[in-house]
Amino acid sequence: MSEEQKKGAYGADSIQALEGMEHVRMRPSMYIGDVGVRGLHHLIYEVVDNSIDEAMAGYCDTITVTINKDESITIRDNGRGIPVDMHKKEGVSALEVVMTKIGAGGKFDKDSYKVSGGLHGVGVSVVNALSERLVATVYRQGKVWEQEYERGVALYPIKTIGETDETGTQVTFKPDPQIFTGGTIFIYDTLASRLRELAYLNKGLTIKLEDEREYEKDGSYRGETFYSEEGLKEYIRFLDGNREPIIAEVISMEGEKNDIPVEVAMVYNTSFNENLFSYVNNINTHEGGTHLTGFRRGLTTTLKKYAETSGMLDKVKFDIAGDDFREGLTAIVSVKVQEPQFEGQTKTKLGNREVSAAVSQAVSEMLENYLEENPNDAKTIIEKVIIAAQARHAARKARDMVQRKTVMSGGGLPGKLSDCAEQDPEKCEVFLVEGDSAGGTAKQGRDRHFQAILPLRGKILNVEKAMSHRVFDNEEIRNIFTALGVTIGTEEDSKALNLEKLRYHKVVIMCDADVDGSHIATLILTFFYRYMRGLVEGGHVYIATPPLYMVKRGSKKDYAWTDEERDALIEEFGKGSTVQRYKGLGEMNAEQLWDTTMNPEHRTLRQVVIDNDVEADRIFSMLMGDEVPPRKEFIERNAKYANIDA
Ligand code: 0RA
Repeated sequence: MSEEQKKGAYGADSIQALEGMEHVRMRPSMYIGDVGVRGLHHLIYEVVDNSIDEAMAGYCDTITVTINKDESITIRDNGRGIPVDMHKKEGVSALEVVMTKIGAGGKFDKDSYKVSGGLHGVGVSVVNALSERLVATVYRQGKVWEQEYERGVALYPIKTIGETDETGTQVTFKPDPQIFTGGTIFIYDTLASRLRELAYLNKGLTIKLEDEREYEKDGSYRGETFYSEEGLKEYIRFLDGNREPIIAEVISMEGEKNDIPVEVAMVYNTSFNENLFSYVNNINTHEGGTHLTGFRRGLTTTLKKYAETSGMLDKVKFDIAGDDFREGLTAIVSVKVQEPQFEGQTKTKLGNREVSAAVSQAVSEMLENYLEENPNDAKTIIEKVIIAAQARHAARKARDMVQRKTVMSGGGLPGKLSDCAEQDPEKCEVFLVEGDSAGGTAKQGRDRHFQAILPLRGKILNVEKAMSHRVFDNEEIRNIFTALGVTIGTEEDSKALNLEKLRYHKVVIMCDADVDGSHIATLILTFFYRYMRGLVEGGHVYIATPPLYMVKRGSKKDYAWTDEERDALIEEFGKGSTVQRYKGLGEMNAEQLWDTTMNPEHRTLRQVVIDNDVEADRIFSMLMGDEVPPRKEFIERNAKYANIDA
């Protein structure tokens, strides 16, 4: 069909629609955040969110997501089906309006179609615009309706293709490789953790994931079904499964305050970490906001009041701060807000003022009841709070020492740091290197103009098991803090991070490519995750990938990162080629280390991103915690290096 015919067939309004679609394709990041792996997966969440809205309205109880063999995605729900009748104003079917008009989403039928929306709340039309092909199939009014699109443009008016006694909506789309520069391959685990999260956040809803690219041993497709009977209460058990609770049950409540639906679940464990997760309309709010402020306030006032009236604080001579009430606390707060205002750097901070009081009241009521009915648990919690306050006073002394050091010795950089010449942090990189010997090689091999080296001695402290004053006491950790130039702790928040003085915008963890090396990398990552989360969230943390092999023949040499690459090189170089297996960074000379791992022109740095906060927390607590069997299972399932030391 020519452009002229298209205009003729669809009229002036659809030309406007076309312009909207063009805008999405020209500026995709404005609509889905980015065009990398994250944005790609966001397409699925956008469609799923629409089905979840239908479920929240009470019309749908099952959603199925299928990764098809050709990397297209099918999302099916058993809701009412997108309306198919003629849209009076637009002159085309309602389905076509929803699929091709940017921002039409649910707006045209606000009462029956509550918009919770994805992170960007942009609607399926954006997914359509960014797909090389999309097929919408609607089961409604006894018929099966269908319309197909190419890069957001309808290929024909809606038509019926059969009869049915079911209702629902099915969308199949294939992301456009012209748009997604990071590739169009979907990651099963990324989808699984988001869909699992959605199932916990929407109890009673069944969400299925099927991956037709992979078969199980019995010939069936790889897949999982996510369903939660108890919602957040179960989510807390899943999340805290690797920690030891100090109270008998997960405390939870669900209710509505001032027309705002609020759900809270919490537990105390033996750890020293605070793990608060919050959601607004199923979106994880990393940066918190008014709902979290409300939660903290409700928690602190209620516990404080209980502690005072019970007389447990009578002999306590030191002050108790807000932080102390949250040591060893794991909690999830989920609210649904009609018109959420998102603020903050990543637009994940809730701004609506009215939400704070709603959550605070809800939490107070829930906790008062619980403490009243469970005096033993109440005592255990307050005792833990008092110990936390005591430890905090000790920690403050240790922390003051770290900071005084920073200020005192004129910048006070650690002696082991080989700094770079460049002063602009944006251009600077620091390599955290395992061991002094590899540190020496890295120091010789680096470009001293912009690359700094900080050697770390052996295994750094496992912060997952240590109280914070021991963490600040640890020499390796203090070196990391002072080398990076960041400070930690303010009066209100002992772990608040100040990244303004960050001296390097790339912080690269460089460890051996073996089991020990990955253990050390995990220890460092755990430290960053627990004590410098903002560094990770800001995209500053990277992992270097040293090669496993060098293949040589005569003057020809090249490196391999996998067994397949090694075999390909042997094949290429022909008879007489020799293979050297690197057992660690120490076996490389400075030039080799530069060529393969440090030179920006050739190296591969893996940026560390947090896909899913809850999942990240669970994995760190498992990898670094006390329970051995789940850790063993995880490592066996994910081991890349398993064959190296065997
Ligand atoms: C507009 C109005 C109605 C339902 C929907 C949209 C709807 C959209 C999607 C997207 C994915 N699944 C969906 N299911 C339903 C209400 C229609 C009515 O009143 O029957």
